[in-house]
Amino acid sequence: MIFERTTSSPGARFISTPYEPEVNTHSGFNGVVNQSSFIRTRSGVNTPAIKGQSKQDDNVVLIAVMGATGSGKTTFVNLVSGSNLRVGKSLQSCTTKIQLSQTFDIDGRKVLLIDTPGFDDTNHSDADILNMIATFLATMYEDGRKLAGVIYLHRISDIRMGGVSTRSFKMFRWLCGPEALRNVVLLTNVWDGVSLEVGEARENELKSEDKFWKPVLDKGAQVFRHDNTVGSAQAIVRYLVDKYPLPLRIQTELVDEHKHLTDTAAGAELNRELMQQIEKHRDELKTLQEEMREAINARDEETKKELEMERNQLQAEMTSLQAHSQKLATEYNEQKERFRHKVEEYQRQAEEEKRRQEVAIDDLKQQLSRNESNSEAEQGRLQKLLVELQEQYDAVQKSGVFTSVGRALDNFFARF
Ligand SMILES: Nc1nc2c(ncn2[C@@H]2O[C@H](COP(=O)(O)OP(=O)(O)O)[C@@H](O)[C@H]2O)c(=O)[nH]1
Ligand SMILES: [Mg+2]
Repeated sequence: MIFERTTSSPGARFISTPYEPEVNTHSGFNGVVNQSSFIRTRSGVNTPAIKGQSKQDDNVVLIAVMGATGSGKTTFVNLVSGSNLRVGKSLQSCTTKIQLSQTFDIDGRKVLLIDTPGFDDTNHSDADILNMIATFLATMYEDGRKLAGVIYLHRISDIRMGGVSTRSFKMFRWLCGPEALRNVVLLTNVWDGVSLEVGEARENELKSEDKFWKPVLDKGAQVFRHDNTVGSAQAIVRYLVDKYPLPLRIQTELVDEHKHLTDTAAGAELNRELMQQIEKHRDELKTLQEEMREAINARDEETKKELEMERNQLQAEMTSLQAHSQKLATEYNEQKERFRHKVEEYQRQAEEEKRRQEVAIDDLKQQLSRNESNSEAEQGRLQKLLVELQEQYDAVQKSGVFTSVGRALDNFFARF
């Protein structure tokens, strides 16, 4: 049995029939085929494609997976793609980097999932996370690669939309914007952590309240349930693979409109929050200084010391908040350029490796065709070697440019 949304009902429910994917026929343009040239003419983006990229991977359907830390993003990605990305064991976040799944097939389509870090990371500021996600998404979009969809995960077992969930959802909305919501799945999981009755009551609340998911559903997002089986994960991906790919708001803002990160909806919102916190700290500091004056007048050494400690802590927090705001303002452009170069560097290496492998395969084939000079045992050995080489070659080619993008992500964000 799989959990899916049926078209006849506004709710998500358990159904056991195979799901019919929505077929998209916008302008006769089907899915992501040849989207590179499409986007350049449509959006006027003239940034060159990542050098050396093989056109073969233009067919890859890209789907991003977002949500709070611990919501099950990596588990979902691994389950449906057969990848082996690291899953969090504790509340400490684990996927602080963007990670790419291996490509996998759904109904003959080659799919790749993008596992993203949550904005509630224990070790990294929101500014860092936003910089990273923006860098990646803008680089992909410049290269003509749009997302067929976004899966936003939410644990239905959580008592309510707490601070972390609310904030995470808010950041997701700022990044996504209204247009791409048609390609969004709001996915509830961990149904085994709650009774069906309670889970459904929560789900209804999420769907019907303006402060939760209703505005997003009104703009075309869909709610699905995931029961942690491969079947249910595949059904969700199947729903998205034929979607007409759309850029996220942050992508059009950064690439088409050439906005600075701080001027994008997500960047501006984050900066506004940082400024608000700084302002709040400033007020607290004023009150503290007042109290300190009183303590000094009253020669109350103990209180004065306590207040001093509090003040130092507040000042340190303010400095850190200011640094985050500064990072938003300064880091993105340079980081994106460096990231692009890294991808290109790995892409060049991959092309060289590809050529080496092709030469080796050709050599072997020639040796085999001159079989009169070889013994039967030698022929068998060469044949086996040829199969191995061909397999290696095919495996690398399958992911195409994404092997290089994945390497760049792993190495570029190594400090994360
Ligand atoms: N019961 C249950 N646990 C899950 C499910 N998905 C993930 N988990 C668990 O939730 C924890 C966090 O998962 P992870 O995939 O690392 O979350 P991420 O931070 O969003 O990538 C792990 O211990 C998973 O085993 C699910 O559908 N059901
Ligand atoms: Mg993770």
